[in-house]
Amino acid sequence: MGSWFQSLRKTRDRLVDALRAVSAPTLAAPETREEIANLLITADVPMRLVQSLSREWEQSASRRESLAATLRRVLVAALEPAPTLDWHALPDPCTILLVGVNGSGKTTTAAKLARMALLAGRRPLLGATDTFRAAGSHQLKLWAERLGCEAVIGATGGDAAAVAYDAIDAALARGCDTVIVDTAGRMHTREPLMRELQKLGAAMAKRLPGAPHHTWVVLDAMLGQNAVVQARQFHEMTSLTGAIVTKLDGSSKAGFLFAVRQELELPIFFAGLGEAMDDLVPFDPAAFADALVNGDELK
Ligand SMILES: Nc1nc2c(ncn2[C@@H]2O[C@H](COP(=O)(O)OP(=O)(O)OP(=O)(O)O)[C@@H](O)[C@H]2O)c(=O)[nH]1
Ligand SMILES: [Mg+2]
Repeated sequence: MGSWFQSLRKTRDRLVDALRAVSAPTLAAPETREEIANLLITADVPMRLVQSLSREWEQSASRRESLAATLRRVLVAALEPAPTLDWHALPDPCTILLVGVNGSGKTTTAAKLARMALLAGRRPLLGATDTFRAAGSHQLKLWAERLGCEAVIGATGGDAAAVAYDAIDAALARGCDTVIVDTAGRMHTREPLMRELQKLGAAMAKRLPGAPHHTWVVLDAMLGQNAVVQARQFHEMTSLTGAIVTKLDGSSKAGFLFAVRQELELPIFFAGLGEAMDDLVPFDPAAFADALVNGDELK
């Protein structure tokens, strides 16, 4: 399983020299603090958070807190509270809709979520509404076979909303308690495609009032700040209940997560730390902040 520490290597590498300076026993000069602030910004940490960090740093001497400890404290606080998803406490059936731009990791994440659900003793059903490309639904079908879970696979060229409806219908008929609906990737700027997502959600609600219980945007961490722009657009069109961040292991701009949490106020449920099945983990603000500031070394 990918670790937080390994996964955040690229983002941490941007910061590491500067962080050594703040962890030095002597108080860092204002220029050093400014340099760190600038580096945080290059890692896509939002300006507002960096400014509040600078204010906290000005006071840290009187608090007798090291600059590194202040940094860690501010970063953790900016991400908390993290949501928890208790698979045992979800409604029966629970329906989850995954949305996002092309290639963000939706299909892989749908499979990883199904695996988590299975491990928690639930009966998941995967719904493949990516009817644009035969390969899209085929990919999810293979995952369902490998995981040994139920699936409803839309025919190529079919109506995505109808497939979402059928997925819930099949789940109710087959005694499945967790419906995970994968969607085709779409550019957040293409309004007709975004409207299609609304249709898809409405079809789910028609079959099961209250569905979808969760609508999560799947964000590719390699995109940094651009992922925030995407999330905002998806939020406007689909009322997201949260986000999942994938590919943290390849990103050097993981600081964008702070904007997802603070500016969009979206809970971050899970993080993808690698391509393997077990590499989707509950988002952990303390582990994230520690991995970012090289916590073990700096403490
Ligand atoms: N390193 C890494 N790779 C990931 C992660 N999540 C997904 N991927 C990879 O990203 C690529 C795209 O994943 P998909 O799940 O097909 O993405 P998608 O959003 O379904 O793509 P479209 O359906 O084309 O929009 C695949 O090669 C995945 O293995 C992650 O957390 N870390
Ligand atoms: Mg896909």
